[in-house]
Amino acid sequence: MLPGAVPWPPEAAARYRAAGYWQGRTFGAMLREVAAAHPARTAVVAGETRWTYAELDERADRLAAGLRRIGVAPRDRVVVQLPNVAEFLQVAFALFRLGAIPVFALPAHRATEIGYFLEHADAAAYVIPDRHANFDYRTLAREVKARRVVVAGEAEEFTALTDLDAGAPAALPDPDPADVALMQLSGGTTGTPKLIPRTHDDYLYSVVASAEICGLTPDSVYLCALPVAHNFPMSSPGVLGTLSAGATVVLAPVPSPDAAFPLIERERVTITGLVPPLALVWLAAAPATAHDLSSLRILQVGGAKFSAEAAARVRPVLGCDVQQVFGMAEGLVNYTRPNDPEDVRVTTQGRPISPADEVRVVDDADRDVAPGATGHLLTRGPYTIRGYYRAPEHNAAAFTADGFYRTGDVVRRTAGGNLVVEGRAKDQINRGGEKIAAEEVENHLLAHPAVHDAAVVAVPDPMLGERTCAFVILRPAAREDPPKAAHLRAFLRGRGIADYKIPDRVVLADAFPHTGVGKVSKRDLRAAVARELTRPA
Ligand code: J2J
Repeated sequence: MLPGAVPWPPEAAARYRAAGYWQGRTFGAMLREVAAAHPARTAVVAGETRWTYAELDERADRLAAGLRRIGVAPRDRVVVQLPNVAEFLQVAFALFRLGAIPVFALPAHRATEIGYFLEHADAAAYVIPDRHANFDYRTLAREVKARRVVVAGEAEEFTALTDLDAGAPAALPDPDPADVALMQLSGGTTGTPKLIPRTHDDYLYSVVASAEICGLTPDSVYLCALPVAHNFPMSSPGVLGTLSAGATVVLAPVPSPDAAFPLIERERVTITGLVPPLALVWLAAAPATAHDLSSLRILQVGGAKFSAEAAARVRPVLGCDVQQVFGMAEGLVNYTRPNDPEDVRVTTQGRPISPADEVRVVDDADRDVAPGATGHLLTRGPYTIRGYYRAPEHNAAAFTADGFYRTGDVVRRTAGGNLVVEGRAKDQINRGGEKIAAEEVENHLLAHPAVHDAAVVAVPDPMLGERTCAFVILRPAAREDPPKAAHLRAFLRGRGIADYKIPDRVVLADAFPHTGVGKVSKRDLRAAVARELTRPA
């Protein structure tokens, strides 16, 4: 296993192999098999681009050889920051074939985050688009220290992906299926984002089992509307599960009804996945649309809690089944099943993929709560990591001694075995599915010369579920001429962080409420915002 990644104990690994969960197959081999079985089927549609399985397979091979030629070696980490373009899949499979390890950054990440990923993973290369959503990624590439930059599009002084895709494919040895295939990013609770190493064995198991749970067949058409780099649209079953089933991936450039509805009609999309705020937008837009959405069978909703009221509206409004998905990039994914009774699909977040997923609901002292009671969710299983990459100290707190991951989610389990997410114990804001570690934003605020202390909390929002509010205590010298909220927000943007992390509100405070043990009481701060929001004007 890649040094810095945490292997499963040999006993557990042997058990997962013996049970057939870990099949000893790589992603590169999976694509090879599907392409051999269905060479002429459409693998991916993106804009005007349509690639068959044979074409995707060949492009992955050619690019793998091209990357090898410029010195990318097996086990090298490569930060990949691509939007929903066909090249995303070509790059991912080229790296899988090479045994190099993509670290999947989001298009929203900026210089501070990318610089950190490049450095922490000691990356050999950084892959970007030329421009996307009015942003020039080559500017970003010039701000960070990348050993090599590969551009899908106009490369300027960097290496063009098309140049690497030009030579003959080379026969490369298939990497070890037990080794790390890729790295996902953690939603995070700490000052720096954590990298999640996933192996071919564990990730491919979760992806194939997810495709089966969702009933994917070679006739299915999956619309990837969310940013493809995120774990949900990548693996639950996402684009990888769709390819494992020999079905078709359609990549939408943005998830709005304007972009997605015509694609659903044109490509006869059968399944797609959304975060709750987008599902609400689709529910609002569908009744008036002229587009034919009748091919849609399943609308998956996950990433944040989807209200039962909204879930109940999916069938009447969109004419398809709702599937709730409660997952995490660290591993465990829960689904409601297509043939579950309506009340299970509407009121719960489903149950784990695997019979081998171990789920515990515990109190603050890690003791199991009574059946049906609410508590902290701990999990361990054949596709849940045993540790973050190069983070031994953090791992000691994020995992129990016997290897359960502390999800930070507060749940209860129904008599039928389905989980209901009741809340969260981790210091994170879930802004419509986008996760923000409070501490990370607080640290950026503390870098401002006028700021003495900062606390970032979630405030309820009817559309996003939650928004962020930053409470700031100024240094005495700054109090006479306090910086405006807009100034502090611009300061954060200037720090080079993703836009979704910039607080929606900034509130100046004289002091923070404290808990009994002297920590800032975020609960009291949230209550303070709630009071302010409900105060008559
Ligand atoms: C409530 N909270 C949820 C849900 C995730 C599939 C789907 C989602 C993710 C994901 C994923 C929730 N109701 N339905 O990786 O493969 C919150 C929980 C969880 C955290 C994980 C997948 N679905 N959540 O959202 O790594 O707090 O993965 O621990 O981004 O999102 O976030 P992330």
